[in-house]
Formats: sequence, structure tokens, C-alpha cells
Amino acid sequence: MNKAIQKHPDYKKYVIDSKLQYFKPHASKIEKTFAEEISSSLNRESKFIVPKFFYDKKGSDLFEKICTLPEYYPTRTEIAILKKLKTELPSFIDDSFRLVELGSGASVKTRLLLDIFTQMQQTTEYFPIDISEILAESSEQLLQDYDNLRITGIIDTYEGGLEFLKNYDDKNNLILFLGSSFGNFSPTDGKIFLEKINSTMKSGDLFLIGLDLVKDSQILESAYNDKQGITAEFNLNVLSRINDELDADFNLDNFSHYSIYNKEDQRIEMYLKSLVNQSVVISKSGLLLNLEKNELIHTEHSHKFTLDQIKTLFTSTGFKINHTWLDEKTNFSLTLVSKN
Ligand code: AVJ
Repeated sequence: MNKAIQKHPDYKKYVIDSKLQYFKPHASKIEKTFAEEISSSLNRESKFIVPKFFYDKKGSDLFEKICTLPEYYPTRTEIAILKKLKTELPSFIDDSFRLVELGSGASVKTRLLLDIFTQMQQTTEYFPIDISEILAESSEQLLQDYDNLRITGIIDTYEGGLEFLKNYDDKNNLILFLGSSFGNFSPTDGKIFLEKINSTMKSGDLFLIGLDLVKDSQILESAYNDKQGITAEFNLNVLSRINDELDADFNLDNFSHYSIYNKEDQRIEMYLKSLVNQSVVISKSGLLLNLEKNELIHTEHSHKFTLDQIKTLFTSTGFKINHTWLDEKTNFSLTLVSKN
């Protein structure tokens, strides 16, 4: 191809077959390594580990398990709402739309949307955007199950992938961001993220986002403190990951899972609590970590929203709301927005 007319010079295209292709940036932008991030986030007075590190293979499996727990209402509720979209979403989209997903869709949720798209369209394009390359397995499976599907994976950050898509062509995109993953952002970062998404959207594009709602503290706290202790295992697993990948010697017996609902800030706060005074070596981060008994390492914020806040959030970041769908108990929401 002539370099001068190449449309995406920063990405390499991998064509697997007529139905599956990938785009991957040549050189991933100067991102900090796991070792560096851990070294800086634990080497300070208020210690934290960012939640994206939960998701190694074991952590992803544990999260899948969380999604099926009786206490963890979000997944089940969002699926129930998505099922209602089957009759209602078609009036918002047509043949010109492709489905874009932030995060790769191995899940039933993606399939519920693909059911809608593939029934309406001759051929459906699905563009998952994900940094992890496990994209491959789930794509193969989807292609086996949907005849008229074409998949283009973008192996990049959400922002990077959307920026890529902006210059890709002028087909309309319905961008999915499900599971209340948005709840991990601080209010400030969340706004910046939405503005970024807005800036990559064309005027006809749609954005469908799943957000968890403010509710009774007890319901929230039991969703993050399940009886079987799977959430605890999920939280503690990040220490095992650091042990394995960064050559550290965390003794998991010396930590406990701690999670509470902060009503004022409307968020679940998750921590790992040090049960004793202890020192931990993290070789690859070059760190000797001293922890006091009862000291907390922050691992996650999961923000919850009111319907009014959802309205303000989108109108203040350049969107107009097309529709918000809720379950009967108003536990969870799906909001469809477009550029204002
Ligand atoms: C994937 C961020 C939506 O906040 O509910 C579940 C992660 N953490 N249980 C959430 C999670 C503990 C989940 N999100």
C-alpha cells in the first residue's frame, strides 16, 4: 500500500479471514508498566492499587463468578433491561449502524445486542475495543454463532480505539459501555472520559451506557461482601498477581477484604486491610513495603448514580439523552445518548 494514502499509519492490520480482522497500534504509546505503577501507588502514605489490575486470568474468572452471585444484582439486572431493548432499540438504529463495544464481548450482553443487529441487518459489523488480546477466542465463538457477522477487533485503550474509529469511515456507530464499568472513574475523570467519547463521535452516533443506581446501603454492601467470599477472593487475588508477576512476597493470610458504602460520595469503597504490622518485598518494583496493622490499601471505587445525576452528567458533557431504561426495582439503568 502507498504510505501516503494509508489511512491508519499508527496501526497494523491483521486479516485472519474474510470475517475477522484486527487493528493493533505499532508501538503502544509510552504506558507505564505494571511494576512502575505498583511502585508508585504503594510507595506513599495513602496506598492504592488501581482496579484494572484485578483482571488477570484468575481475576477475570472470579469476576465472572461474581456476576452470577445472588447478592450481585448489577449483571442480572442489566441483562433483564437489555432484553427489553429487543423491541425498543430498533427504532433508534437502522442498517447503517455497526456495534462498537468498549471491552470485549464474551458475554451474554453482547449477544443480546448482536441478536437485535443481526436480525435487522444483512450483515452486521461488530468492533470490540480492548487492550487484552483474549479478544481472539471470544471473536471466533461469535463468528460460529452468527452467520452474517463481521468482526474488527481494535486492540487498544478505549480512548485510543475510539480515536482510531473516528477516522475509519462514516458508518454510524452504536458504542456500548456496559456493566457500570464507568463507576470506577472518579467524578472528574468520568467527565473527562465522557467528553473524550463525545469528541470521537459523529453526529448520528449513539452511546449506550449501563450505570448502577443509588439504593439502600444494605443491598449495596452485600453485593460487595457476598456470603461465599468470592468478592474477597477477587480483591485478594490482586496481591497474588503482584506476587507472581512482580516477584513479591505478600502473605494473603495477613490481609482481609474490606468494603463499605460511602453514602456521601455515593460509592462502594473496596480495600485490602493489613491484619498485622508487616513488611513486604516487591522485587520488580524495587519496593520494601511497610504496612501497619489495620492499614488500608485502596483497590476500588464503584460509584452509584441518581437519575438526576445521570441527566446532568450527560447534558454537561455535550450529549443529549435519547432514552433511559430501568428495571422495575430501579436498581440499574441503561441510557442511550447522542451528540448534542
Ligand atoms: C466491573 C467495576 C462494574 O464495580 O461492581 C464487582 C467490579 N468489584 N465486585 C463493580 C466489582 C467488586 C464491578 N465493575
